[in-house]
Amino acid sequence: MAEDLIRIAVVGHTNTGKTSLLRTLTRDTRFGEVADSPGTTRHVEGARLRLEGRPVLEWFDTPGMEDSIALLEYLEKLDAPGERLDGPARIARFLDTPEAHGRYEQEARVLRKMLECDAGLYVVDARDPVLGKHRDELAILAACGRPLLPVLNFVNAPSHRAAQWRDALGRLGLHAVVEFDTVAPPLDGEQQLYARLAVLLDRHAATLAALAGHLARQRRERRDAAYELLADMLIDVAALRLSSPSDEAALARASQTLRNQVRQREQGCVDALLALYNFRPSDFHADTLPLAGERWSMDLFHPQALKDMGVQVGVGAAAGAMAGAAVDLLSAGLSLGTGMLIGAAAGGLWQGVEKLGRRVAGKLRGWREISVDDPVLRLLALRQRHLIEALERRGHAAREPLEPAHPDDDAWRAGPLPDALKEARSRPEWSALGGHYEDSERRKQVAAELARALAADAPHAA
Ligand SMILES: Nc1nc2c(ncn2[C@@H]2O[C@H](COP(=O)(O)OP(=O)(O)O)[C@@H](O)[C@H]2O)c(=O)[nH]1
Ligand SMILES: [Mg+2]
Repeated sequence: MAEDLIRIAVVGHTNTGKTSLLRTLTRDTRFGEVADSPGTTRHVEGARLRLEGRPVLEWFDTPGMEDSIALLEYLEKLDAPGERLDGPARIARFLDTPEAHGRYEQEARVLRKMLECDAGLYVVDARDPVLGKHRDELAILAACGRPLLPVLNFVNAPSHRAAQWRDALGRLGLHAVVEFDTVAPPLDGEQQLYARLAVLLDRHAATLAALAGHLARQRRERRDAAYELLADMLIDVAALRLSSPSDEAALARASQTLRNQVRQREQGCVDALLALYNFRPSDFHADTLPLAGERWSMDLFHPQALKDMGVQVGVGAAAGAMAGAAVDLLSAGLSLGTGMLIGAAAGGLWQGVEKLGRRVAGKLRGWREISVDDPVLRLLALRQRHLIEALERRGHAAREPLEPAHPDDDAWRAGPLPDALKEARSRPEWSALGGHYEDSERRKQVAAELARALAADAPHAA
């Protein structure tokens, strides 16, 4: 029902982050236009939030109030001596004057929207000192007779004046305030905002609580889904095996193929994660994308990438050397085994061959199985866990692309790999990258377990 739709205007001075706040609240990086120059938002733009398919809340972005000192004087001039009109009546009278379509056109658009809405979010750049223009702006907005919830933005800046703002707002009767940096919002910021709005909009409290609950559930489900994407990728890579004739040229070709498959698989995971969180490919630093590889230290199979992450290298190289392959081929994150080892004795390479006896081993001579080393799995897990946690914390108003960093993640750097990955090693059919992919019940179960384990000890788990 339309009359149940909660309508909220986002108002405030130019460049305080109104459009940015709406990008973050709607999780839409494309909402409106954001710019460093004042006055980008010239018209009123809206966005709807739905609950079970039904629109329940409508946000309206508004242009900045630029001339509030002059406007307040003008409003006072309109008052006849001794006249006692209430706030909304004074604002309505102003909206009928020619000035509302001339000099104060932009301010009039904001005030018209305020009168149509149930409440306003008053966005403040908390780095600004509290000035006369802010007080006048608040006096005019308060005259609209709608509850106002101040939002202190830019509170992650070192020199913010949140305390001064809280004090000034309190003196104007505005005691409920939210702090919310739109670029790096607090994890519970959205919840706080809806809880405060529910107090101000008592009639809509139940809807706002349901909406907040729904958003919190979505957030949890999104994080679970992210770790499922990661677990699926790790199993695909751990289970992957490629057979190749054992001459050096063929091995080199096969190794190259396998490396590319893994790089592509990681890229696929990054793309899926960005899409899941509703970010764009440009939200990730382009030259560090797995497939761009312009920074050599980012390549999965470059020993430097592993070293930078603090992952131990060398195990695969040693095992490969035992199997009689060229060391330089193997030092870069791949292991060689002989074909029949798969499933029978994954892990123990050479001893397995000896047990089978010379006759069997002889038949298999001439073929090698190439697989991905543990350090590469560790690096994949480290990087993607870091990406997930960064996406969890990123506001949709952020404009700097994400930089991959060195995560503080010792569990995956050195600890034992989870049993799920050990099992995947002996199940080539579990790799969607291989030729005999089979999504069995067991694979599903192991992937779900791995996803839970990855999420549970994530570096900054909430
Ligand atoms: N660091 C930081 N920058 C922000 C934040 N909010 C907005 N910005 C930036 O401030 C500028 C103005 O933001 P915008 O949303 O266009 O402000 P509006 O004029 O009130 O709609 C843009 O460059 C934004 O990227 C914030 O919380 N933190
Ligand atoms: Mg704007």
